[in-house]
Amino acid sequence: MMPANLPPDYYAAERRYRETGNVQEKIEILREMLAIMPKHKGTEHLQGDLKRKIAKLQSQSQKKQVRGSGPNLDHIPREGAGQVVLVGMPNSGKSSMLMKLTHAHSEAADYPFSTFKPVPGMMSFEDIQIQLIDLPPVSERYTESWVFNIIRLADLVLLLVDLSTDQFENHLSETIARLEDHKISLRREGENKPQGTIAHKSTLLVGTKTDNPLSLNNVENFRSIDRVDFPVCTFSIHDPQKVNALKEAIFKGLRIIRIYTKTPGEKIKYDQPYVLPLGTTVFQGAMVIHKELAEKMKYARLWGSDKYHGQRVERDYVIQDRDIIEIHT
Ligand SMILES: Nc1nc2c(ncn2[C@@H]2O[C@H](COP(=O)(O)OP(=O)(O)OP(=O)(O)O)[C@@H](O)[C@H]2O)c(=O)[nH]1
Ligand SMILES: [Mg+2]
Repeated sequence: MMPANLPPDYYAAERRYRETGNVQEKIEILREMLAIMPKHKGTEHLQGDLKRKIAKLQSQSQKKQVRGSGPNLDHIPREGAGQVVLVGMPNSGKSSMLMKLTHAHSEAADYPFSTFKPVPGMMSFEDIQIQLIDLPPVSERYTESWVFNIIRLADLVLLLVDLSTDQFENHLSETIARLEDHKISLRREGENKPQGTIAHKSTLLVGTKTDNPLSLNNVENFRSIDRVDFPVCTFSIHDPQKVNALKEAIFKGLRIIRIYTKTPGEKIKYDQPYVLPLGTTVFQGAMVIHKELAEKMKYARLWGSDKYHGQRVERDYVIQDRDIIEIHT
């Protein structure tokens, strides 16, 4: 069955598509055809066909890269204070989120499967940098195993669901189920301990596209969602307040603290902080800063967290975010 009224450009592109043997070029041309095609009921079928072809070619070219001398997709070198992966169904808004929170560029588009390789970017949060990684969608079709490997290594999972669709609850279950198939179990923050072969991943659930009028009715239901055990927040790339709130939530989700150091008799210097896990004691912190000094340490003085203005604390004191410590031997 031939859909009516396809413009001449479309057929020209289709010819080029048949003639080229280059996979990347084929993908580009299919995208072009998709863009040229008038969007109505008569072309729905064909649109679907093109999208499937694009996804298939992308997964093929991915396989080639993995086997060939291309970059190692199984592992993204860690940078900054933590590694956070963006996980969700096709079209859930992962690439748009990456671009909003970092300076990285990742293709975002209104058709599914637009991302086919991992794209890392650095997000500034106050005085530290946090690494975000955009990933191809997790879905029943075409999710390559390296995607799950990257998720397994991350410190925090941002699980995205598109609130502009009434299917968001199904999408949520679907994504969680796919991850479980690959032995990844999403948990509350701070529960990254592996149990046997199952990787437990601290998770923050994010409902996206709240600015879309279609999201209106779903936001309320989403907030009161009680099937999941992890923290929940909402997001829109067009809402600066939500952008900031998400950054804050990511920082909290990583369960890290920043500490600064001070030398006796000198002024406080807000240099680059040391980033340590939540729950670190003064002694453990000192070991990271200066091992020999730590071993000789008798006590520390502390500034910060309102209560402290140079008071003496013992080695087992638990450091708070933004504390300034001065080691005394
Ligand atoms: N209104 C609105 N649209 C959004 C928002 N975030 C993403 N979109 C749109 O949703 C579509 C999909 O966004 P992407 O960022 O490409 O989604 P993705 O999850 O990376 O998709 P895949 O790579 O295919 O898995 C695009 O048309 C975006 O412009 C948002 O906050 N508000
Ligand atoms: Mg994407």
